[in-house]
Amino acid sequence: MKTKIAIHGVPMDLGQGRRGVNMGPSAIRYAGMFDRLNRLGCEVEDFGDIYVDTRQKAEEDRSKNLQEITRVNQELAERISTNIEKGYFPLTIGGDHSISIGSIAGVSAHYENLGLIWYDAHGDLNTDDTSPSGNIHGMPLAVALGLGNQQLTNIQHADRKVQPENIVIIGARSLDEGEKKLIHELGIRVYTMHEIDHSGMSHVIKDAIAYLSSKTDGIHLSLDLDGLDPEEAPGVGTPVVGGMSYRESHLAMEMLAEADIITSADFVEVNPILDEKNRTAQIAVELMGSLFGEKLL
Ligand code: 5AB
Ligand code: MN
Ligand code: MN
Ligand code: MN
Repeated sequence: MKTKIAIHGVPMDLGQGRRGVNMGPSAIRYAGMFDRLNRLGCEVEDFGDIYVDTRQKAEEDRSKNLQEITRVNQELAERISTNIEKGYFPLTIGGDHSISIGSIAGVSAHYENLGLIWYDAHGDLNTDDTSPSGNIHGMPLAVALGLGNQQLTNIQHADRKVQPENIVIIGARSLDEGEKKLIHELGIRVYTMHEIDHSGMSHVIKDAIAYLSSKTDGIHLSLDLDGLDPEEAPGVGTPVVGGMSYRESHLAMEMLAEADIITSADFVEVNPILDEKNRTAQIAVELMGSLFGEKLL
């Protein structure tokens, strides 16, 4: 795993309906991210937060706050693309999941065959047409596939950023009808909670690594904290019961670290207003530790 890490905070809350997730980047920093990664021997550079204009305006688009979300993601994509040219591992902290549109756009041009691990309770595969909410945090995986609003799919370059056969979704337990249809049509590999209950996290991650590593030349991890069970990680805006445990999530990160295949990552959807004593931000930082090679002994 690369040890020169570039951190970008994106205090974005325009992609969903609950205020407070814009404070996620501060909460994650406050939980000790920098020191934790630094102590592991990583060279960490914090590039600060990207400005998000939260002034309220009349809604004009089907996807809520489309204009500002597009602008912020363009900026994030450019920053991340520059980071990669300079040999950094880009690590983006959010903020709602709409910011993965920019992080994936930023890394995609640097790989011939980018892989993507989507660790989430949800599929985030909605488009303008299928979204039940109009919230863009439910759309970033569709956008990465070149589907949905063109303003979003055109960020950096117009084509698909990731091929469907290079994607795995882990932890899904709340998929909308349109998302299920797309998963079947495109043949996206999904490890639902059923597979995790049935075969165990160890088997699931081994299988995901085997599936992705031979055909990809870089893998982006997009970790939505609502992938974890809300009993353990309550500070998220769209909790879904019955999620992955704290231990399972650590195991997943440790196995990814051991396989040494992750080349960029996002940790998103931490909402400190909904959290208890910053627990969810703390978990995010601990999982980052495991992803970058921290061991218990
Ligand atoms: B998250 C829902 N599918 O599109 C929608 O938290 C929820 O980034 C999306 O995974 C949840 O509004 C988006 C109902
Ligand atoms: Mn989610
Ligand atoms: Mn998500
Ligand atoms: Mn969420």
